[in-house]
Amino acid sequence: MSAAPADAPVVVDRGGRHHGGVPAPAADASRDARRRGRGAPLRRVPAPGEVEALGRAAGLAAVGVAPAAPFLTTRRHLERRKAAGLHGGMSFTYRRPERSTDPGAALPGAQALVVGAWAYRRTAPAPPPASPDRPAPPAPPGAPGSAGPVAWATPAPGSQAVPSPGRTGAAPAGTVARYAWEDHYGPLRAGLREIAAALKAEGWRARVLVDDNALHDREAAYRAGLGWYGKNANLLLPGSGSWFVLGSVVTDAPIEVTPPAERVADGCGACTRCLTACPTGAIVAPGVVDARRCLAWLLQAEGPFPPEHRVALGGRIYGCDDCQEVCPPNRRAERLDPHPAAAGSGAQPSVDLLAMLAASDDELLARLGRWYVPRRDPRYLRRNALVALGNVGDAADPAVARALLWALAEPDAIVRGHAVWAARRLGRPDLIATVADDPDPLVRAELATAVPVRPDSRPAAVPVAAGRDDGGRAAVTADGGER
Ligand code: B12
Ligand code: SF4
Ligand code: SF4
Repeated sequence: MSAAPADAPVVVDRGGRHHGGVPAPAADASRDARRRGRGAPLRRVPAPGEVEALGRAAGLAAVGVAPAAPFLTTRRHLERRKAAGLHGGMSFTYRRPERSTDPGAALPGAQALVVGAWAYRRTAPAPPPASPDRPAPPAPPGAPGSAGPVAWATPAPGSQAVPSPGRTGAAPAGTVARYAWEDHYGPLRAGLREIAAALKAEGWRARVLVDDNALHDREAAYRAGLGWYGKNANLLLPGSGSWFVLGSVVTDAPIEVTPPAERVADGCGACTRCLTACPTGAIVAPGVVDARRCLAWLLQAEGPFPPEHRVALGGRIYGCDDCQEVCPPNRRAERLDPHPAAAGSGAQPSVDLLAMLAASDDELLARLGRWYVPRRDPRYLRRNALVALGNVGDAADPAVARALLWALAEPDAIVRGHAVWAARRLGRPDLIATVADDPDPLVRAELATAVPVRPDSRPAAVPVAAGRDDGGRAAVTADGGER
């Protein structure tokens, strides 16, 4: 199968993507139809191994071929989990399980799925040098002075603060899951498009689906013999682990498929580390994630962040990697390849939370809009930043207090409500006086909810009632009392 010319028509998906990423280019359906009409005699079926070789040459870490038969077991899982509420209100593949489990619904006459995996584990970029002329955030209404310099920053993963000039402390940073440091769906899609283009050049039809509501990617990859389902629900590649994103080319070419007998056998064995490591207990049974507790989903969901999971969120700002970080196959793979390729210079392993809170709507979406943000509404980025700030900010840092005062003066009740939580979590109930009589029910609900104060908050500097909750943390209630 020869490589297609650069302008070869490739039908690409335009459906919704839940994990964000740069939108795929529009399909050229009319050119596709013209080519179909005149290209029928060229339909050579790719030889065994041919599409795999093409995908590997295009940078994919693994490629396999699955039959295009409906994924009936996965359809049942989707239906049952949806009925049980485990989808947590997500639509995505859950919206129409009969569609997301039927490759033939994505491409009538589909015969095969060419499934590719793109490796996204990267070495973090070095933090940018501190610059004294960074833009200052707006002074919050009623706050004395300017807020001092802050910047969008990319410190190493795991760190929760970055040095910032002109500040006594360090700028609090929110951590980003590895798959979202930079766009990995783009190169995955590009690799799959090369395969699709080559198929098209032979006269076959082909459609690329990556992280799309129209296809369950893990099941496609499992059926193509790429890996096994871990107890954390992720698909793990033998010898390489789970740091991969997945996508498919659905085609009417009858390419030789991986026989079911050659699918990858379970590699978890007796291990249960991911179940116990999950900070919210979201893996409710081996392979089953309850989205209502999964931090990765809660950061993407609309509405207030559930109060019962705010402390567990820690400094995360997008995605969660805990159930993969602890995974022994991943750790083995990391030992074998301790220095993966460096992330691009624009990669974001973390984000300066104060810069997020100081940013305008447009700036927030320009910087972080490739993430999945519900309705592309920046209020949810601010909501997440406030919960993270409450968990990792320095209560004694004046810049943190100014950011909270600014958020408490926001017209948006979601932002004010989460600022109430963050201020009290930091042991700064003195900051919330301005919203004590807030008429909005959401803010009133926040005021009425007990908040576990950070054990490392500085009670000497702030008038917080001392008390210990059953988790050993000081706690303060809405009226300043103890619980
Ligand atoms: C909705 C969704 C989410 C939701 C729900 C996740 C979930 N587990 O269902 C949320 C927002 C929480 C999420 C989070 C993440 N996601 Co997501 N997500 C999706 C999406 C859009 C659909 C997944 C889906 O349909 N789930 C429904 C359930 C039914 O499917 P499942 O979880 O795979 O369930 C299987 C297992 O339960 C297994 N099974 C059944 N019985 C049993 C029994 C045992 C013992 C075992 C072991 C397994 C098992 O069979 C089921 C399928 O038939 C896909 C993209 C796509 N279009 O497919 C990406 C996708 C699954 N996500 C992906 C990624 C990278 C993530 C995160 C790692 C991102 C992050 N760091 O925050 C986390 C991982 C969380 C986790 N532990 O699963 C990748 C996974 C790549 C991989 N190697 O597996 C995908 C494939 C995107 C992509 N194209 O690469 N995601
Ligand atoms: S992504 Fe995080 S919250 Fe979700 S199942 Fe994994 S460890 Fe739990
Ligand atoms: S942590 Fe253990 S049980 Fe969980 S996916 Fe990895 S190997 Fe499987």
